[in-house]
Amino acid sequence: MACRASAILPLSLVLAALGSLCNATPVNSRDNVPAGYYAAPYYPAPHGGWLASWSESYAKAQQLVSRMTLAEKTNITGGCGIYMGTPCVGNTGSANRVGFPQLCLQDSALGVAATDNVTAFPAGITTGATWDKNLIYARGVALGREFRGKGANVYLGPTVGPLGRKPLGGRNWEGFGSDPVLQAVAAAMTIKGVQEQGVIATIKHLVGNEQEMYRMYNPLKPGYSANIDDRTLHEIYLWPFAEGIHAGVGSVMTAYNAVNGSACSQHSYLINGILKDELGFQGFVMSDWLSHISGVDSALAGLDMDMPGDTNVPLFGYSEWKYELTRSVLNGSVPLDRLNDMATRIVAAWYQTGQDKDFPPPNFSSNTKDRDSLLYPAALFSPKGQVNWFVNVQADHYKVARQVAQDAITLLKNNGSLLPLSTSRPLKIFGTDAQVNSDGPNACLNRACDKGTLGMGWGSGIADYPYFDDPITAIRRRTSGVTFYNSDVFPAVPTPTADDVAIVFINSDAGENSFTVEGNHGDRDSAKLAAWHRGDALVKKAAAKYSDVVVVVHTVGPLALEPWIDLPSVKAVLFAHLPGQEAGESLTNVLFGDVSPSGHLPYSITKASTDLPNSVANLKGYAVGQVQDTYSEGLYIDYRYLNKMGIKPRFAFGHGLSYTTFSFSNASIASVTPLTLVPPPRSPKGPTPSFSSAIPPAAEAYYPAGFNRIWRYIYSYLPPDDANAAFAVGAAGIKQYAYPSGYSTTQTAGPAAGGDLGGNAALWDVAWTVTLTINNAGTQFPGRAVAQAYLQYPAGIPYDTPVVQLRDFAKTDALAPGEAATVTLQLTRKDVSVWDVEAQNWVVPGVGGKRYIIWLGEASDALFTACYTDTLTCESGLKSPV
Ligand SMILES: *[C@@H]1O[C@H](CO)[C@@H](O)[C@H](O)[C@H]1NC(C)=O
Ligand SMILES: *[C@@H]1O[C@H](CO)[C@@H](O)[C@H](O)[C@H]1NC(C)=O
Ligand SMILES: *[C@@H]1O[C@H](CO)[C@@H](O)[C@H](O)[C@H]1NC(C)=O
Ligand SMILES: *[C@@H]1O[C@H](CO)[C@@H](O)[C@H](O)[C@H]1NC(C)=O
Ligand SMILES: *[C@@H]1O[C@H](CO)[C@@H](O)[C@H](O)[C@H]1NC(C)=O
Ligand SMILES: CC(=O)N[C@H]1CO[C@H](CO)[C@@H](O)[C@@H]1O
Ligand SMILES: CC(=O)N[C@H]1CO[C@H](CO)[C@@H](O)[C@@H]1O
Repeated sequence: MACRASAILPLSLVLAALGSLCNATPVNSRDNVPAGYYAAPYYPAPHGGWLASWSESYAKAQQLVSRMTLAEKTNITGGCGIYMGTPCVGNTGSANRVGFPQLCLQDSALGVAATDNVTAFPAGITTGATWDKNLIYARGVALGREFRGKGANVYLGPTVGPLGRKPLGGRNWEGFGSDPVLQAVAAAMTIKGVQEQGVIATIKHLVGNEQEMYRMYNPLKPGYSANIDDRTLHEIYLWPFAEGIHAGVGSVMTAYNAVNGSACSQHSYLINGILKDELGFQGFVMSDWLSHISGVDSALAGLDMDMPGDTNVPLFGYSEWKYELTRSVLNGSVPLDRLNDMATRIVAAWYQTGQDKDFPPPNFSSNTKDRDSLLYPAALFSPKGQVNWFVNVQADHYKVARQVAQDAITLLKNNGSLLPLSTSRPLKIFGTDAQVNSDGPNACLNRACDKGTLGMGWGSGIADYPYFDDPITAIRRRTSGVTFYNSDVFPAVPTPTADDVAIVFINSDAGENSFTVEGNHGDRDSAKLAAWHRGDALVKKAAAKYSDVVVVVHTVGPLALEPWIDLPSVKAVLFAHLPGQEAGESLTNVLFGDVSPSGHLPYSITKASTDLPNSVANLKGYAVGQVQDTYSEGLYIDYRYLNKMGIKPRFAFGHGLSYTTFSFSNASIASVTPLTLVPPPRSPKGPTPSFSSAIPPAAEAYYPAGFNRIWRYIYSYLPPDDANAAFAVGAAGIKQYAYPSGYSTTQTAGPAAGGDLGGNAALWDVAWTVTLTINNAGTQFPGRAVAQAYLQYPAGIPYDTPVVQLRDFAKTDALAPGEAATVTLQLTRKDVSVWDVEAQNWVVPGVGGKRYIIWLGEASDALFTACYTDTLTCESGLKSPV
C-alpha cells in the first residue's frame, strides 16, 4: 500500500507537509508582513454568469445545479481524498443522480502524468523558447487530445506562476519564461489548444509562487508571504493570468504561499476582488494540493473547489469542506448562495468545454501501472478491479514534441561558424548528459534525480517517458565517427587531430520542493547557477585539449557561463532547454544543419548573479514565523532591471542566433483605434443565475440509511444528528459566525477596470500595428526569424517605466536564402497603458499624441528599427536603446 502509493505524485506533498511539522514552531501567521503591504477584505464572492460568452453554459448549469441536493453540491466542490477510490491526482465527488460525473483532474503541464502510452512533451520553458505562437498552440492541441483520450476532464496547466522572477526558483521551467507577455501569449495559445479538445485548462498558481522553499502552510508554520505592490502585480505577475482568462480558461489554481500575509487559498482580495471581479473570471477556482486551511473563510473568500479534499494534514479522512461545508450551509455560516455559485461555476465550465457530450471516463490510474489493483488504495480494506486500460493516446504527437524541442534550441554563440557540423568530422562526445539515464528514463520517482540526459525537471510537473530519444543515439544515427566518453570527469584521450570536434553535454536541474536532489530543495539552492556534476570543469578541460568545442546545455533556466564562455576553443553553445522525450533528433537536426537553430532565450543570462538585485538573485532562507519575500524590485526583474542599471548581460532576453542572418526593413506603423486616457466605461454585469436561498432541509445531508463508509474517503454527508443540530443553529439564526471585517453579502457592480474576460473589453482594442519585411540575408542556409516588438513609453510621463518591454512577437516560416516575409505585430490599449494605483485602472500615459517608440529587432538588446506613434513613421539602422 504505502509503497504502491509512493509511486505517485501527491505523496511527496504529504511527506513535505508532514515532514515540515517536525522542525517548525507555532507562530502568528501575520506578525511580520512588512509595513505597507496588506490584504484588504473584498466581499462578497462575485457570482459567475454575467458575461454573454458564458451565459449559455450558465443557463444549463443553473438547470442542473437547481436539481442538486445540498450533499450533491458540496460533493462536486471538493475532492474525495488523496488516493481515494479514484484514478487521478484530484477527483471531485459526483452528483450522479442528476447526471454530473466525478471530474478527473490530472497533472501535468507537459503531459498526462503517472500513466503510460502518452507523449512527454518539452517543458514550458522550452516551449517559450520557440517564440512560435502556432507551434505553442499545436502543442496545446496535442496535450488536450491526450488528456481527453485518457478521460481527464481537467488539465492542470499551463503554469505562469512562477513567472521566473528568481533565476534559482525551482519551478520556473514549468512556465514559459521571465516576461509577462511571453508567458501570457504562450499560456493563451496553450489554453486555446487544450480547451478546443473539450478539456478544461487550469492556469496556475495564483500568485507569487516564485520560490519553492517554505511555500507550504502546515499547522505550525505558514507558507511564505509574497509581498507585491499593486502596480507590479498588475503589470508583471497578474498579466499572464488576465490573458489566460481572456482566452477563456475554465479554472484557476491558487498558490501555496501567501500574498501580503494572507494565504492565496483564502485571500478575498485576490480571488473575489482581482480574479473574479476585475478580471471577470467565470470558471472555478481550486486550491493547490493540500493548501486548503480553512472552511468557512475560504468559501467566503471565493474558493470554489478543494483539492484533493483532505485537510493540509491528509489521510485521516478529514476535510475543511465536503461534510464540513454541508454543515456550514446548514448552520447558516456559509450562505447557500455562495455554495450555489461554487457548484454553478464548476458545472458551467464543464458545459463550456462541451464535456456533457461524450466525454470518456478515466481509463487509467495514477496509483499503479498494473491492470488490476486496489480500487481504494488508501483504504484499509479495498476491493480490487481493473484500473488501467493502457489506452494509447500518443497518435503522432511526437512530431509536435520534436518540432518544439528543435525550434527551441537556442544558439548563443557560433564563432567561426563551427556549426553546423559536417558528418565527416570525428566527434568526441563528453558528459553523462548525452545519454539517457542507464536505469531507464523513468527510473527516478517524479524524475527526482539528475542522471543522464535532462529532459524535464522534477516534481509534479512531469510525465512518464514512453521512450527517450537521447542525443548520443541520435548522433550515432547520423555519423559513425563518434567516440563517447560517458563520464563527467574528463578522461585520458588520444592526441586530438585538427579535424576533431568535441561536444560537451552539461546540465542544470530543479523542481518541486517535495523532493531534494543533490542538496537542492526544489530551488537551485545548492548548485546555484553552476552546471551540475562539475560540468564547468569538463568544458574547460575539453577546451584545453580540443580547438573546436561545442557545448550543449540542458537546463531549467539561466546558467553561469563565465567560467568558459570566452575560451577561444569554445566556439559554439547550444541551449537545448528541457526537450522531453525528443531530445535526440531535435538536436541532431540542428547540429548537422538540417535546420537552422531558431530558439531565443526566454530569460537573460547575466555575467554574475549579483548583476540582479538581492531580492531576485537570492532565495529566502528560513525565518522564525512567516518567511517574507518582498518584491522590492517592483517591475524590475530580468532585462527590465539590467537595462535600468545599464548592466550588460552575457546574453540578453530574446537572444538567439541562426546559421543565416536576417535583415529587417520596410517597417511601417498604422494607428488602428484612437485611445482615450482610460478605457470607456465597462459594460455592466449581465444577469446571473438565481436560486432559492432558503437553507435546505437537514435530510438533504443525511448519510443514506445503511451506508457503508470507507475510512479516509471524504464524504459530503453528515450523520442525521449532526445535520439536525447544524440546521437548528442556522434556522434559529442567532449564533453568528465571526465574519471577517468588511464582510458583506450584497453583490456589487464591479470595478471600472473590469467588464469582460480579463478586464475591460477595450483593453484589447488594437492601438497600433507595425509591419515589417524580414529577409533571409544569407546565401547558404534557410532559417526562421523571430521579430520582437518592445515598447518604450513617452518621455516625461508621471510614471517610472522600464526602458523597453516586450509587447508582441512573431516567427516566420523557414525562409530560403534571399527569401522575404512580411510580419505584422500589434499593440493593444493594455500594452501601451500603465496600471494606475490611484485610479485603479489602466491609463494611457501617451494620450494626446505623445511619442511611444516601438522598437523592433531579434533580441531585447538588438533593436535597430523604431516606429513612432506620433509621426507614424519608422526608421531603421538605429543604435539599439539597450
Ligand atoms: C498588497 O499590498 C499593497 C500595498 O502595498 C496593495 O496595494 C495591494 O493591493 C495588496 N495586494 C493584495 C493582493 O492584497
Ligand atoms: C459523492 O461522490 C461519490 C463519488 O462519485 C459518490 O459515490 C457519492 O454518492 C456522491 N455523493 C452524493 C451525495 O451524490
Ligand atoms: C458552522 O459549521 C462550520 C463547519 O463546521 C463551523 O466552522 C462554523 O463555526 C459553524 N457555525 C456556527 C455558527 O456554529
Ligand atoms: C572567435 O574566433 C576568432 C578566431 O577564429 C578569434 O580571433 C576570436 O577571439 C574569437 N572570438 C570569441 C568571442 O571567442
Ligand atoms: C513593404 O511592406 C509592404 C507591407 O507593409 C509589402 O506589401 C511590400 O511588399 C514590402 N516591400 C518590400 C520591398 O518588401
Ligand atoms: C503502444 C504502447 O506504447 N503501448 C504500451 C502501453 O502500455 C503498456 C503497459 O505499460 C505497454 O505494455 C504497451 O507497450
Ligand atoms: C473505465 C473505462 O471507461 N475504460 C475505458 C477506457 O477507454 C477504453 C478505450 O477507449 C474503453 O474501452 C474503456 O472502457
